[in-house]
Amino acid sequence: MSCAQIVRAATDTAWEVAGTTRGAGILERVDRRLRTFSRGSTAVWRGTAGILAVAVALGVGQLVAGLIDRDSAPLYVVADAVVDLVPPSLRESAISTFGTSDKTALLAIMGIVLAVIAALAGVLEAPPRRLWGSVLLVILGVTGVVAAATRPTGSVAWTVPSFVGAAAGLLTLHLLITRVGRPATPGDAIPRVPDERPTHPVDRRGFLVGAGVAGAAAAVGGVGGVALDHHLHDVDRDRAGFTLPNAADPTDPAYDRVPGVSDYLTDNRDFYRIDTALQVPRVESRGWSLRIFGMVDHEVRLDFDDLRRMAAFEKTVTLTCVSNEVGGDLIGNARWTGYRLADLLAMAHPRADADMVLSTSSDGFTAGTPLSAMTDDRGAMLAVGMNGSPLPVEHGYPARLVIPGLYGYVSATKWVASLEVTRFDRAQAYWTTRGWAEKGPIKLSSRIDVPRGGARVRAGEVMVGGVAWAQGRGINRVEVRVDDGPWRSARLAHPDDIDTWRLWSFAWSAGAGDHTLAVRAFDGDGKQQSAVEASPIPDGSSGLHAIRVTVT
Ligand SMILES: Nc1nc2c(c(=O)[nH]1)N[C@H]1C(S)=C(S)[C@@H](COP(=O)(O)O)O[C@H]1N2
Ligand SMILES: [Mo]
Repeated sequence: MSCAQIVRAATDTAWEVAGTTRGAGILERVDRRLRTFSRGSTAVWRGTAGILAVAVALGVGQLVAGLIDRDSAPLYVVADAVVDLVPPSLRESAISTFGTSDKTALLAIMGIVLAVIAALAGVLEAPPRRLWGSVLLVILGVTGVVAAATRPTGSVAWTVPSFVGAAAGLLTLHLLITRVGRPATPGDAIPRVPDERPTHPVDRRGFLVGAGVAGAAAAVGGVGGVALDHHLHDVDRDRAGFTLPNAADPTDPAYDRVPGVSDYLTDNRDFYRIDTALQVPRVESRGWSLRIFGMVDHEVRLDFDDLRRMAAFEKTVTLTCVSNEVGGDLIGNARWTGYRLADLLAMAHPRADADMVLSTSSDGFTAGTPLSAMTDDRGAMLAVGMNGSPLPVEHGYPARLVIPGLYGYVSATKWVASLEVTRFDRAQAYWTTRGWAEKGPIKLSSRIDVPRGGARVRAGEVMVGGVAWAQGRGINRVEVRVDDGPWRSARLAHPDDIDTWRLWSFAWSAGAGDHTLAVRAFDGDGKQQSAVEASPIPDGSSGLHAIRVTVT
């Protein structure tokens, strides 16, 4: 079912319900309530009480989560469950709308929905008889508890933050609501407003004091929980003390630069980042270990003391995301330092009938890689260094996989925790259960970096340049075409490494007018880049990158 169909079905149902007598009754009541509010009622006070109650619930939940695991905080367990539950079509449209800020967008949308529910809870709460607000808060609490209990990486303890948070929220709601126009009991001497239920007047002072305390509790809980977690898991300190293994070549070789074109090595700060993590996992090197198990003769568990006794090596590899559109920037090249996966797997002795390795991260992401890609001589590695530094936290500190030639979703597990030797007919990985291909070899492709699409350039010699890649085979030719002209060879820069992208440039004698520039590449086997346009799903985009420029 597509997103639009779901919305249409929901609206249709809403109209049908509204058409029935019960529905009409509900609408009438909603209408009456709304009119009551507009007569200077206590709705604003009540709404505020509801919002503060939920804020306290989240703050207290965060604080408790600081002691257990920050991913057990109510907002995060629910967000994580939402990510798991949304239909793939909706997820796709969310990712295409928000791009890599999809996580921020999800949390923002959840925040808005929660604020509306919270305000409603306050408005509906009318003690002592109608506790609809409390019911809503209990529902929110149960949602948190269930979400926590069903997180694959969680434990029973993960339900505690939502439980305690919900209790604190209920208490807050009760304390604040009773300051706002409690309904009168018979015998109370309060003035009656015709047409309305008699209520006590608002205890403004009491409410404001209570609201101040609640706001402070929410803030202290939230900030305190984060601080507590940082104190208990100081990854930055751990990383600052992390020494890289002595790898083969610590010096940076010289590279050709092409003006306006991406640097051969992508700076760690500019390296694209793709992962499902709502919060970047923070794994310390002390306490980290890699478990190798499954279809093996001996199960192995390696920690950093074990690794440091092994030989390390260094290799420059261009990582590419399967979601990269033609001309996109979900690609980067880095010099990785680490240990040969072939050596690590050999210690466990994989069985002859195994053909896949399912790697799992500390946050439950999985990738399924052909066993052969990890054991052949391409240089698949357990990487601990990136461009001469320990891995940045968001790129997988303290250890991740880097496997030349394969898209990240089937190979590049960050914060890696285990390798299960298995078979493709037995195990499935995170993205393969969501419609992406089981195998993900990177497709031959090329991109124009300069000039930018839509740029205005001066007539005369214009430097056109970019990158081309065919990991595992290398690039042996790049051609550029202007409008409908012939394909002409570009100049290729060094280094010429089969597992990295290759920088290219082309001196174009540009004449005035609007022009289209297109690029295509040939790999080391002489194979030509496909011009057939394909979208990233299921196994990577294809097509030629073309841009329009105006020459003046
Ligand atoms: N733990 C974890 N590792 C992961 C992912 C993820 O979601 N979680 N995404 C993969 C994908 S799809 C890609 S393209 C690469 C991106 O690595 P980078 O963020 O270091 O560029 O990481 C891979 N490793
Ligand atoms: Mo990816």
